[in-house]
Amino acid sequence: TGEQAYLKLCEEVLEHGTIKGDRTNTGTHSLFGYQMRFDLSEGFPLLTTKLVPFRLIASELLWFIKGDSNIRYLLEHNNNIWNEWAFKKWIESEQYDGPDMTDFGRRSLLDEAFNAQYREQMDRFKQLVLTDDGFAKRFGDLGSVYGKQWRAWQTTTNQTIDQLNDVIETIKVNPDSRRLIVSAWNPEDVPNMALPPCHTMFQFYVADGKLSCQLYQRSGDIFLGVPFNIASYALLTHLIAHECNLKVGDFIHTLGDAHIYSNHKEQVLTQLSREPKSLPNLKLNPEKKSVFDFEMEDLALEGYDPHPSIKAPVAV
Ligand code: DHF
Ligand code: TMP
Repeated sequence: TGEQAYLKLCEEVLEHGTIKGDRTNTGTHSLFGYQMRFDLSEGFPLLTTKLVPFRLIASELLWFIKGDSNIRYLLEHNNNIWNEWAFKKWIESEQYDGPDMTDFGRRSLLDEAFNAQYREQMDRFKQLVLTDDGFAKRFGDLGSVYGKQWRAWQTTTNQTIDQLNDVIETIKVNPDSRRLIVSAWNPEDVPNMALPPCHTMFQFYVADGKLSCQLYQRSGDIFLGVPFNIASYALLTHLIAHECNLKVGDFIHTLGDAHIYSNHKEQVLTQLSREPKSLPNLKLNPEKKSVFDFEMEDLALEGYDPHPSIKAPVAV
């Protein structure tokens, strides 16, 4: 199954990856250029060798699909995966009045007293984003990240392009098109982003009544980010196939810098010692048709029985 392909990537990087420094000063084992293929008809590719929280993947994807880039929506869905990058903008701003939070990601791992302070500030930040509209507008927004580029790409003539809707409409009328592309990489906006998009662009392909999707991901955190990314694009492919009356084909995941952070190595070894189980199946509410109408309660996963979760710190 596709899970084998993921486990092979882990082995490959641990065995042959180059030890490489990185922006977060964590250190990685890395290789450049790797491809995995997941046949979506075999089951939904959510890893079973550790628990991967599907509801976080689903709420993040629905957030992208809405064109939202403010973490308030994620917080309302109890999803904390983007907090650090919004928080960083706040603590670096004039408006921040708490204790110094420079390099909070690394310091919170090393220093228990600092970690307590960090958690206090993070809780305060979350409350403000949830309850104060002005604050949320200013600091909850991650900038022109995925949702914005997918749904409202800004043109030089001051219009916006809805790339996601356009690609869906094109799949319906011209499924043979070789131009079924959505790009999140907008060079003009990259400096204004909390984190320049990791999943840079994706392309759809229709043959034999099946919809396939290939993602080019410029940078992949193999232990934390990549399992989310696989499931997220698999879910997107299911949603679009559902709207376009197609079956699902393959998800092809192409990685640029594929890396395992040095503080995830033990976790990866634990995961590699486990036996994959059978994949779950995705159930979509048949009453809903448009990709844009789906809500959390319209998505369900059946038969997911993974090995226990494995915790690891995220490099900020
Ligand atoms: N930075 C880095 N260094 N790696 C990433 O994977 C990453 N991903 C981002 C933003 N910045 C990033 C957005 N996606 C987690 C998963 C995906 C994600 C961010 C964080 C994560 O921490 N997953 C945990 C569970 C977290 C939870 O339960 O709240 C996991 O164990 O999978
Ligand atoms: P970078 O911008 O320096 O490449 O750092 C981004 C880090 O986040 C890198 O480790 C890749 C990881 N990442 C993913 O793997 N998947 C994601 O969806 C996101 C947003 C980030």
